[in-house]
Amino acid sequence: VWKEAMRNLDNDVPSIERSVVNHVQTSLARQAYNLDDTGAYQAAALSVRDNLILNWNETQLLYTKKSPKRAYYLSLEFLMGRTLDNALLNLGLKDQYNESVKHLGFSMEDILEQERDAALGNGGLGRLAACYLDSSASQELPVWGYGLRYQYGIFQQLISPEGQQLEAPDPWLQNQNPWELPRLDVTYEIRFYGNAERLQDGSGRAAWHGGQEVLAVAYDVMIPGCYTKNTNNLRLWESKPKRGFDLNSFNAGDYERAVESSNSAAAITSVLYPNDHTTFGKELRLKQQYFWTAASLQDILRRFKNTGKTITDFPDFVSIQLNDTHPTLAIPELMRILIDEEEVQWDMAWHIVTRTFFYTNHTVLPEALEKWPVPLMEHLLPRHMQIIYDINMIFLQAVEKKYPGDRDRLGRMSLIEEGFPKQVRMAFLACIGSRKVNGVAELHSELVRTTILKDFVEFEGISKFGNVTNGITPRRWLDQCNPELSALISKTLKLEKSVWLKDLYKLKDLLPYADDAEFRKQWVAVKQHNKERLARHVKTTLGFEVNTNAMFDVQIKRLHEYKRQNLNIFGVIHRYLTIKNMAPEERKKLNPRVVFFAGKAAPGYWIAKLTIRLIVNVARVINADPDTKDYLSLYFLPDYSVSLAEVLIPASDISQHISTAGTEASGTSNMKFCLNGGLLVGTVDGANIEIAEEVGETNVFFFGHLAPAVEELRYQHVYHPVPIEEKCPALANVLNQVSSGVFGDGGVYEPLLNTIRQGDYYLLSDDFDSYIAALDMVDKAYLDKTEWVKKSIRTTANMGKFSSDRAINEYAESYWNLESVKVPN
Ligand code: 26M
Repeated sequence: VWKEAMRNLDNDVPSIERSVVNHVQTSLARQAYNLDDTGAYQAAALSVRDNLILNWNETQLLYTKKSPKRAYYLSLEFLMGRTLDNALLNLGLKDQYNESVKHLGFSMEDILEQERDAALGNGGLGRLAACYLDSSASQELPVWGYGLRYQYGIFQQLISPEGQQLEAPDPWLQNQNPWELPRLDVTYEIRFYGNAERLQDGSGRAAWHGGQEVLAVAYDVMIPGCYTKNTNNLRLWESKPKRGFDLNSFNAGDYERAVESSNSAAAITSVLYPNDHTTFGKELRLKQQYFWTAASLQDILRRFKNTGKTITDFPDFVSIQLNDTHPTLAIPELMRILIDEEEVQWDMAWHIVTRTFFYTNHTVLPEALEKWPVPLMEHLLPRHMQIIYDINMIFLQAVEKKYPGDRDRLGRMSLIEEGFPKQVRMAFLACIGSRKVNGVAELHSELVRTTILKDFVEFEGISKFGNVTNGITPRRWLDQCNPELSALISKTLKLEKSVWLKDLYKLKDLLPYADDAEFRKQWVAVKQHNKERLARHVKTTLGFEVNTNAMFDVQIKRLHEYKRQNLNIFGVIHRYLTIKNMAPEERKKLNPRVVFFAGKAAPGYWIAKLTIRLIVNVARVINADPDTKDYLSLYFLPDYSVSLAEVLIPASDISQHISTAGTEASGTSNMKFCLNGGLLVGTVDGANIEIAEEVGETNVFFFGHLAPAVEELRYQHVYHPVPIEEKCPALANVLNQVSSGVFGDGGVYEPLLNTIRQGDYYLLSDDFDSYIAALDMVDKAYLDKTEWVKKSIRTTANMGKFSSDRAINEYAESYWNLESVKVPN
């Protein structure tokens, strides 16, 4: 009876319609005849979810049965965006569902728009984690993600009429979330504070007791692979009080006190920290980190133990990838469990730990390297602080042995930075506790080896320090966001997308079509269609009428001085002033250009917010100037998100990736633009370099100083400053115009302008002239439309390397030693 009943769902159109209607009537308890788009979305999502659940079950059952080696991706951020369209694509059910909802009187496009983004991340690091989950499942690799189920994702960004960024909460769970399965029975206890006492029995063990105990509850998010039954898991933890509230206080009438501890437990997973490079030292953030790593490790260990294997085999069956230093506490936590609870000896425990973990570094900016005050650690995690001291002592003894008497070196390499207070250097702990350390693009990995971890490379040998260049999933970042281009590619290559979406090097076969005029015409038509889609979006959300005959020039990313949105806006002002000074006939020869910005600033990052303000006010002036508005316009699109990126990226002619050389570890949106046939304006930095290697330097617009020059230039700025009027008159002129109030109260911008006049740490004055020259090259190149389209086609055709499938396979093969486990169809 069971066997007969346990079958796959029927996914013909009539069955899908029945399933959707059934969910309307039962799961939603609504009437089918007055259903709105939101209801239709929810019912369709629940119907699709049924498929995911069956595949998820089958996959997990098979993994349990085969007990293969598994890998776990620990990330505090998963920037997933929307799920419905991705699930439909990966399940191969897009056409069937399109037809079904149409038949039921709805449009799929409208239904998809009903879904809120799952925005549990800040930017590149979180979106990378999401792409890697998609690729792991698609490559049929037994990989789980572990993260936190924040009640509030990245804040919603509003822009005031003055151009000020305002933040509003993102209550993304307000409507029920069909993509998660609460596992209220999967819970673990997590301790904070209290006391740690070393046992006096020579075992090296300690007892940690007292303090606060909270519960971690699992929520599972299904991650379908593309055109495979394999469906992996993303497990997100929610905190809740171990016991409800304190009945004694409650009965005594002290209600506030009664709920106090329960509130503080729930607070742990309440909100994502909205910083993308700085601000450490906040106790709640450290609590999040420990809560999450401790719950994940308990879960991983329980699963491992269920296989019946012995603990010394742990690294042969478990690899754990640390996404930046945020989960570094997993290292002392696994030591604690092995020593205090499993009664493993120190040396064996360290051996197990250092074969289990792998650490990915995502930045070399000194202010972004995570450090935690020792007093805070001691207070919150007393046993872990002991273990870190022990790790450090043993480590420094080994360093001393190799470099006798080199006290400087010991100071440089110590896990504990001297100062008031002393601080724990998380990157060093992650490094010595891991089997491999990698950066995220070739240049970045080289900088990791030669700057922040130089001493460690010398001490441990270079073979531990590698590179895995980032990638992006072509499912979301080509097929879903640009269906017309995807269809054109399939038609031209005479290949089903199920083939080339999983083997992106196949795009190479587009190369000959660059010389095919008919193909070029279709390529241009797709780009035009995408520009019009973006224009409609801008019209409905902002009310502006965008000129779709213009070149679309896009910079979308977190606001940060190192990313140099300032350079872009100063470039726009320069262009505006230039056009303003032209004779009307001269102007008519210009390519009209529309410049788009989008991105959030960390709420406490004052200079970044001032940049937004400048952009908004420059836009107000430029867009209203009758002399120039036909040739140059500028928009700051509020509330940048994954979904907004999906509209912007396919519409771009050029995009800007203009960080000071050596500062952007990789960048991943650069890959997304190029995959969609947009050309890149950028510095010789991060993955820009590898993109240029693949697509050819003639197809990118590089400018600016190179990474090795940066240190010397900064030195010059400090010790031999040249007035900006002398060094870069064009930039000086722009700054003066801003100062003088052409774009509203000039005084407001002085602090921003002063970052360039004084110190100019990110070298705008060194790169401005070559930046303007690069943009002039872009204009020249755009005049030859045929040549431009060829560049666009060749760019897309050469982007195969940047599939996250390639990246995740590198992790699986070179680091995790992981094999795929295919769920039979
Ligand atoms: C720090 C302190 C408190 C709260 C949050 C943070 C924090 C959050 C995110 C720090 C760093 C965070 O991410 C850094 C990041 O996104 N790095 C980017 O990673 C991408 C993927 O590898 C790269 O492509 C980008 O170049 C890199 O900037």
